[in-house]
Amino acid sequence: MQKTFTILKPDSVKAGHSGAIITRLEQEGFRIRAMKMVHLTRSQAEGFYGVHKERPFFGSLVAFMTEGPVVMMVLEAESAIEKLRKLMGATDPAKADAGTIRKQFATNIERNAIHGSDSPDSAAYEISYFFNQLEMS
Ligand code: 3AN
Repeated sequence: MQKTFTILKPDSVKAGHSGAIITRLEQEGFRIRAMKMVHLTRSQAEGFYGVHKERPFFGSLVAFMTEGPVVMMVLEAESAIEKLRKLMGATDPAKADAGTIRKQFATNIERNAIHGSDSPDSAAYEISYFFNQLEMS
């Protein structure tokens, strides 16, 4: 079993899609090991997306991620990291496969509904960035 980290982004929460996305994640076999709703501060979002700080879209991404609350979760499944990335679909929803979460719920390459860790190292970092041991079942 492997753990991964996901964020249902402000566009999903605002549109009332968090329930549908959580249901989909459970239907696909992910177990929720931790979950909370948070309105990220600017410094939390900047720290989380630190790897992108030189990219031209960084300021806009931080503004988007702090515009409203998000739902963050630790998910567990076999090959959870790859499984979630497949289920999410491509970063740009215009390029996402049919049946993926981003195809169904994302608006554009920035407002793209969901985040999922892209490697074991980033999953470990992201889980510990937002959750402590007491918050995990
Ligand atoms: P993914 O979320 O698929 O792992 P990353 O890690 O390349 O994609 O990008 C992190 C976030 O930055 C994306 N989820 C998206 O919100 C935003 N982003 C990525 N590329 C662009 C872009 N070209 N223009 C605007 N926002 C972008």
